Amino acid sequence: MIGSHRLRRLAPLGVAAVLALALAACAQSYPNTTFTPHSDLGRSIDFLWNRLMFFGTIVFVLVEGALIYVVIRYRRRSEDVTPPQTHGHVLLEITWTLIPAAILAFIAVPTVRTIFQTQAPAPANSLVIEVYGHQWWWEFHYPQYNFTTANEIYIPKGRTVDLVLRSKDVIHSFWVPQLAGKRDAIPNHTNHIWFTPDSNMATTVWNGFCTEYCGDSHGEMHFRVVTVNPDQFASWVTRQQAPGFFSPPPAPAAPAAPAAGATPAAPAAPTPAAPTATPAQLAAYILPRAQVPDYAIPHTPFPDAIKFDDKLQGDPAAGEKLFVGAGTCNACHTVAGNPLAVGMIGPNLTHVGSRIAIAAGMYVNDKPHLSRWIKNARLMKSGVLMPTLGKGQYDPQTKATTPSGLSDQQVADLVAYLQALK
Ligand code: HEC
Ligand SMILES: [Cu+2]
Repeated sequence: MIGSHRLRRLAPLGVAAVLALALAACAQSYPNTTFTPHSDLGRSIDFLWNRLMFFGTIVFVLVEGALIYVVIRYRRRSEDVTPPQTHGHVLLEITWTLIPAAILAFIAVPTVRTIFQTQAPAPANSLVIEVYGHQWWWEFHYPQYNFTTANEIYIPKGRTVDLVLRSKDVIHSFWVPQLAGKRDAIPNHTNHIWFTPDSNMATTVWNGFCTEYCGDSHGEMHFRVVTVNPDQFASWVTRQQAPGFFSPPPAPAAPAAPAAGATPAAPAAPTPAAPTATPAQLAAYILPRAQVPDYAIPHTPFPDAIKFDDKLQGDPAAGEKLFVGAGTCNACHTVAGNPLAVGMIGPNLTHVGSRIAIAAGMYVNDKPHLSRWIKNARLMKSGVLMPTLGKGQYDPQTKATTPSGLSDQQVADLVAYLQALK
């Protein structure tokens, strides 16, 4: 008696708790949710999930209900009475074998259908993007347009994109929760994942992740996917195909640039042919910073241990010289158009100035973070291949200080150069 009273008093509390939980789930928008898919593949996965949840819930309620009923109905009512004992019941046993078989059929048929659909080769006119996982960043090559970028891709809405997944070292996994499922990037093996981003969604940015543990900085191996209109995509491609060029000095704003400085010769560079940009390339589309949603902008603070005088002004031409000279950045990084900068170990930096983030989405791409990154990348991100390059900086991997590294002024010059590579 007392027990059932207590239960009755607790019931409203329980209902309130469940309601509060349900309401909390609606309170915010979740940028990395899988429950609001924006592609055909995302929706078919969502459909399977909903169906599994639906049948799973029915089974749960029936089984738990029967269990509770039996426990109460057939409980031992007094010490000296043994409840009736039953052994075997053919009809019951056949029934509870057939019901799960039927439920499994409802689950298995659409699951297998979806697996076959998504394992089939992508449609012929798809946009192909070759993806290479590296510890701890992403390389993206567009073979149909012949350019390479890193950690940030643009894809046109409404066109199927065929991602060709490979790895340069260990197993990684490619995942953009709002667009599609996960798929592994495996060394010496090629995987595909393809989907069509909805044509009616907004021009915006989605977060992508590595979801296969791959070492020290696995948790900082992000990328961004920008979904744009087909014309914006075509424009962005013209920029990506251009060599790494300086914006004309007095006109940093892209739309104003074509008239003012159509084909400026880049400032004296040590390279044979100083890269120049056509007006179309200078005016090419990049998602304006103001349109980048907050969830796609990293807020990781830089380590206080790396001191840098943020007021130092850099000279991009001097930075370019350092890039292929004293800094030896070119041993690892490519800047297309500069024949001395063809390194393949680190991310392609041809248009690094136009990217939202650096270090695979860990830090926002601005002067304070870039300069500290160049000074001491290993203190900024654990385990990276990029060496600690700032003079007198402590390298946490070699456990030694760098006696003859870059001065702060040289770092500022390099930053000015990288920021100019739009
Ligand atoms: C030994 C090879 C190596 C050298 C030398 C090197 N880097 Fe790097 N760099 C890397 C690697 C690897 C990464 C990717 C690290 C990560 O995000 O995990 C990187 C990342 C970067 C990034 C961030 C790019 C992005 O999109 O996330 C910038 C900027 C950069 N390096 C600039 C420089 C500059 C400037 C120099 C020369 C002063 C330089 N690097 C020298 C290997 C190198
Ligand atoms: Cu990983």
